Amino acid sequence: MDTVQKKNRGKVQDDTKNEQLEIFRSDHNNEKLTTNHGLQISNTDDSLKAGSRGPTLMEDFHFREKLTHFDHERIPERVVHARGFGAHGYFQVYEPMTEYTKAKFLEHPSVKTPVFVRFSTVVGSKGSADTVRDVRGFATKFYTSEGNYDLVANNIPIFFIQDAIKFPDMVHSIKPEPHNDIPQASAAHDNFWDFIVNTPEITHMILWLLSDRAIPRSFRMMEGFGVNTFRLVNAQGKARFVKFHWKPLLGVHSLVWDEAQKLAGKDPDFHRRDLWDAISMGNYPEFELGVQILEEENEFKFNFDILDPTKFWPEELVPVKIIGKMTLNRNVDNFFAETEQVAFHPGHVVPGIDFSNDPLLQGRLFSYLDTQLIRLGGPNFHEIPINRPVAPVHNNQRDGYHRMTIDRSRVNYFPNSLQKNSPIPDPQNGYIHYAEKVEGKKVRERNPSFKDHYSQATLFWNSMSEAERQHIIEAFHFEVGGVTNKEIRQRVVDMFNNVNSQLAIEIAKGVGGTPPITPGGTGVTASSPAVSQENTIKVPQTRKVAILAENGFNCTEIVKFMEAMEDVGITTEIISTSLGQITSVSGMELEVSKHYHSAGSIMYDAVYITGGRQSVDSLITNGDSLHFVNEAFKHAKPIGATNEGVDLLKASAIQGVKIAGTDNQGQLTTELGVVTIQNSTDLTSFNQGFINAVAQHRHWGRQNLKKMVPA
Ligand code: HDD
Repeated sequence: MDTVQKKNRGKVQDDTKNEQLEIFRSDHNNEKLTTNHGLQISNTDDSLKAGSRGPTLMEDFHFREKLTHFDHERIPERVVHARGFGAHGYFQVYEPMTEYTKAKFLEHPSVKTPVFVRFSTVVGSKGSADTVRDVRGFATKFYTSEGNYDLVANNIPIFFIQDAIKFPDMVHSIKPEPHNDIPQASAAHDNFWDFIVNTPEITHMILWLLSDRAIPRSFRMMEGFGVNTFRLVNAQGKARFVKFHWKPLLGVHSLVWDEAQKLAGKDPDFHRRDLWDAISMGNYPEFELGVQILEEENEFKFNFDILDPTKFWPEELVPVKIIGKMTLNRNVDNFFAETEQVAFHPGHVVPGIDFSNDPLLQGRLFSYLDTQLIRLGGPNFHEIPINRPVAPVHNNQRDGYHRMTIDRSRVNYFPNSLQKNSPIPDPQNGYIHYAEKVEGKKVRERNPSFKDHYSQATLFWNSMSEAERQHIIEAFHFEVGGVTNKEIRQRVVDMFNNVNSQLAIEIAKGVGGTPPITPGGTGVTASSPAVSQENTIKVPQTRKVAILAENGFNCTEIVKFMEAMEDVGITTEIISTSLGQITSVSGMELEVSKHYHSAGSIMYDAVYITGGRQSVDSLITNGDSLHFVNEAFKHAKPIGATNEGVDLLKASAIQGVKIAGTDNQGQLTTELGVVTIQNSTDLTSFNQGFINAVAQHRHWGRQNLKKMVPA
C-alpha cells in the first residue's frame, strides 16, 4: 500500500492546484497598509482625535472602516455541520467508467480533477470540540470540466429519518434544548431521546451513532457514504442505481469514549490539527471511491426498499466496486475564505449522475440552495472563489447582492436575436434528466416497503465484534444516562428490545430500567462483516508514538527506535518533565517535543519507554509518567518498553498481561499490545513487534481483563 508516500515527506505541495482559485490569492507580503479603497495609511494605532486626550472625530474614515468591517465579520454558521475543516486535493479514476456513466471526470484515468473536501461534525456549533459523539460530514466538491459535482456525504451509511420533511424536527431535538441552550454538541439529553422513542424509523441510525463510528480517530480514518441512492447514466441513456462510498487507505479507526471526552478538553482541535499536520508533513490522506451499482431490474430484489435512506446495501449483497482515488495534498490558505464559504449541494450534479426518488434526497435538493442564500448573503455565492466552477459560466442571471461578474452584454434574456440566442441551451451536451416514468396519486404517505425499522438494526448488531458491542452498550449508558425523564429511559429499553433482547437487557442495567419481559428481536441471524471496524485495513503508517524519557536515557535504544518508526511512517515525539534538551548516559542531547503539561497519552496512538537507569528511575517517581502509561493501557493502546524501561510498567497499575522479567530475559514478550524486552541489545525484533502492535490500532482483548487500571 502506498498510503504514506515516504517520497512525499517534506515536499510541501503537489502540482494539482485549482487554477481558478489562484487568481484570487493575495499574500499581502512586503506591502504598504491601505484602506479598502487603496489609500495608504500612515498610522493604524491611534484614532484621529481633537487633542491627544480629546474625543475621536467622526471624520476618521480609517477608524470607521476598520471598526465597521470588524463589526460585520461574522456570517451565520451552518444550521447543521457548523464545525468543519477543509483541504484541497485531486481525484482520478483507475479505469474508464464509460460503461456506467457519461460523467467526463470518470471517463479516463488521465483526467485529474481538483477537489475540495470539508469534514464536519453535525450538531455542535462552530467553536465546539472535534471529538464529540456525532456523525461526521464528508463533503467533496469536484471541480470538473462539466461543472461542479458535489458528493455531500457522511461517515455513516444511513440516516436518522426517511423523509426530509422530518429533518427540522430531528435537528431541533438533537440540538441544545431551546430554553437553556444545554447541552452543547451532545445527544445525551431528554429532547433527543424523547424524539427517538417516538420515531421508530430512527432505531437503526441510533445504533450506528452509539457505535465507534461516531468517535473517529481521525478524519483520515473514516469512510464516507453518499447515503442516498443516486443513478449513474451512460452515454446510451442506460441508468443504474448507485450508492457512493469513500474508503480510507489507512482503514477505519476510532477513539474510545473516555479518550474522546478528555480530548474535548485537552485538545478540542484534535481532528483538524491531525489533518492539517498530516498534509503539512506530506502524509497525504487518500480515499478510494467505491460504487455499489444495481441494475434497475433488481430494484425490488431485497427485503428492504433501496430508496429507504435508513437502510444500507450490505456489501456482501452488492459489492463495492473501487473506481478511483482522491488524494488530499494541500491545506487551505484562509479558513474563512475557503472552508467557511464553501457551499455544497447534492443537486450540483454533472451529466451521467442523476437522482432517485429517495424521499430524503428529494428534500435535500431543496434545502442546500436555500440555506446558502441566508448563510452566504444572497444568490451570488457561486462567485465566491472556492465555489466557482472551472467550467465557464454563461447565463442570464444578473444582479443581486455581492455580484462580482461584470456582464458586458446588453442581452439578459432568452430567446433573443440581438445576440443570436446566446447563451444557448445545448440539447446534445446539456444536462438531461433521466426520463424515469412516474405516476401516482398525490398522497402524504409512506410506502409500506419503508415500514421495517428493526431488521437491519439487528443485522448491524449481529455484525459487531464483542468489543464494538461493549462500546455500544456503554454509549447507551452514557447517553441515556443523561436523560432525566425515567419514562423515556424505559422506553429506550423497550424500543431496542425490538432489535435484540440481550441488547435491551444490557441497556436496562445501566439506565435504571426494567429489562423487557417479553423476548424481542427480529429473528435476523445474518451479519455484514464489512461494517465491523474489526475487519478494516490495519497499517502503522502516520501513527503517532509518545516516547517517555528523562536525563540518562539510553541513546542507542532511542535512536534505533526512532529510525525504525520513521522507516514505516510512524512519527515520534519525546515527552519529558520539562521542555528543552535531555541528555543520554553517553552525553547525547535530544530535544523534548512536549512536557506533561501540554501532552497526554490521549494525544498519541502508542507509548514507548526507552531504557537507561537514571531516566527510568525519574519516570518511576513521577506521577505524570505513571498516569501516562496507565491511561494508555486503559485505552487499549500499544505500549512498548525496553530494558530498564520495563520497570516503569512494573511500577504502574498495569496488571494481567505478561511483561518481560527474570523468567524470559532477552526474549521479546508480547501480550495484548504490551511489547517488552529486557537484557537485550538487539532491538530489531522489539521494534518490529512494536510496529505490528501499532498497526493493530487498539488491543481490545484488554477489556476482558478483570482488573482495569484507573485513569
Ligand atoms: Fe445535510 C449540510 C450531509 C441530510 C440539509 N449535510 C450538510 C453537510 C453534510 C451533509 C456533509 C455539510 C456540508 C459542508 O461541509 O458545508 N445531509 C448530509 C447527508 C444527509 C443529509 C449525508 C443524508 C443523506 N441535510 C440532510 C437533509 C436535509 C439537509 C435531509 C434537509 C432536508 N445539510 C442540510 C443543510 C446544510 C447541510 C441545512 C447545512 C449547511 C449547508 O447545508 O450548507 O442544507
